[in-house]
Parts: sequence; C-alpha cells; structure tokens
Amino acid sequence: MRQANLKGKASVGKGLFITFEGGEGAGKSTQIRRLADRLRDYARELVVTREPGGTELAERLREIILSGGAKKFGPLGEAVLFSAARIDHIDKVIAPALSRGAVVLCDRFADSTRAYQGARGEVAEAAMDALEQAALAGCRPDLTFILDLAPDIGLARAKNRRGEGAADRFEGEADSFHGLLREKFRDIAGAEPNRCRLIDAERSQDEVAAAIWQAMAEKFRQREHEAEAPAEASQP
Ligand code: Z5A
Repeated sequence: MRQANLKGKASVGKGLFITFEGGEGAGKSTQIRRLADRLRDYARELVVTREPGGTELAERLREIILSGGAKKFGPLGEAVLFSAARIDHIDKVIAPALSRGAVVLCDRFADSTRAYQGARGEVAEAAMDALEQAALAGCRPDLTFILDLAPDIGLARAKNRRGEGAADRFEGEADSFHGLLREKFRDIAGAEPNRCRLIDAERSQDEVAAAIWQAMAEKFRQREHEAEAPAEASQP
C-alpha cells in the first residue's frame, strides 16, 4: 500500500538535506539505500554521501581517523579533524548540490561529532558549539533520522557484517562508551524535535523503512505547503 501521497518531481522545489545518525550497526547504510531507491522517482536530483568522507581530502582524513591514527589527539583533536573533513565536504559536495535543488542523503554528519567526540564529556560544550558553527556555516540538515537501538544489538550486527575483519577505531571502544553514545543521540533528538526523528531501529528493516518514509512524506508535504503559501497570501 502506498503510504505517501507525493506529487512527484515538482514537489521538491529546493534542496533538501537529510542526515542519518546513530550508534554502530544501527542500519543507516541499509536505510539510506532503501530510501534512495524510493526517492529516485521524486527528487529532481539525488546525492548520496557519507561522513567522514565524500571528497578526496575527506576520505583521506577518514582513513587516518578510523585506523586510529588520530586517537592520540584526544576527542577535541579528533573533533577538529572530523570538522575539517566536513568543511571540505560541505563546500565541494553538499552546499552545491543543495543550491541545485538536490535531495542530499548523508550517512552521519555533525551530530556524530557531538555524540562520539562528546560522549565522555571531555570536550566543553562551548568548544563543540563553536566548532560546529564554524564548520557548518549555516549548512544544517532539514531532517535527521536518529536510528536508536540497544548498543549490544548494534554491535552484534556490525560484528556479523564485518566477519573476520578488525573492529575500527570506535567499534572497539568499551561497552560503557556505546551506552553513553546512545544517550547523547537521544538527547540531541529531544533537544531538536523539529529537525530530528528518533526511529526505533530494533524493528525489522521493512518497519524501519516505513517509519522513515512516513517522516519523508510529512517533510515533502510541509515543503509543498511552504511553496504554496506566498501564492495563497497574495490572493485577494
Ligand atoms: N564518527 C565520529 O566519531 N565523529 C564524526 O563526526 C563522524 C563519524 C562523522 C564511521 O564509521 C565512524 O566514524 C563511526 C562514527 C565515527 N563509528 N564507527 N565505527 P563507518 O562509516 O565505517 O560506520 P558506521 O557509520 O558506524 O556505520 P555502520 O556501523 O557500518 O552501521 P550502519 O550503516 O548503521 O548499519 P548497516 O551497515 O546498514 O547495517 C549493519 C548490519 O545490520 C548489516 O549486516 C545489515 O544487513 C544489518 N541490519 C540493518 N538493519 C537491520 C535490521 N533492522 N534488523 C536486522 N539487521 C539489520
């Protein structure tokens, strides 16, 4: 059954920036793939990207950070590196795509810095705010899906997918870290209810996809309403 009454490509009048967040193995990549497949009929242009990464320079930083090569900098140093990668990503990929009217789906963004680098409270909130403001320069997501699940379930999924491969820099953190991470993401969702949708990611892939599509449909309807509002206002 069709759940959304979307009007097609014309309904996306300007760019739409959607981010996916959550702990390890939450199902972000899976859901981004599914949403991208569905959105191709509606978006005039679709850009799927990820962080850290999305540009040559940012992908190089990704390799350094995820291999653990920057761990010695500590959480503030890592936050600075993630932000540097983000600046390049915004300038070269995200902002140009949004100004062309594209729908941009991004696997992780600034909330990951707040959650991962901020999980243990070692970076002052004021420093995190300043870094985010400087790096984003106003390029904030229109909608953020925070996929929420118990850390042990997510870690088991991630381990299962990785097989014999080694855990990366963050997957290998202590269980207590992953608990704090979940709380951080939940706090972000609670603090910004207009932007964030907390999605129960312990459900089946189909159920999670349906919840995401429902929120997408609401966002499209809101956009249509905004686009029609000036015309309505000018009616006698
Ligand atoms: N990081 C940071 O610290 N600060 C920052 O500012 C940024 C990032 C931007 C990037 O790793 C790391 O960088 C990340 C945070 C840190 N930490 N780590 N590790 P990444 O990009 O390599 O990986 P990830 O972002 O953590 O994603 P992930 O662990 O690969 O998971 P996912 O994309 O959310 O999940 P998935 O690949 O879609 O699914 C995982 C498995 O579960 C897979 O086998 C699926 O088939 C299965 N799955 C998915 N959904 C379901 C459901 N609903 N039920 C059952 N099984 C499912």
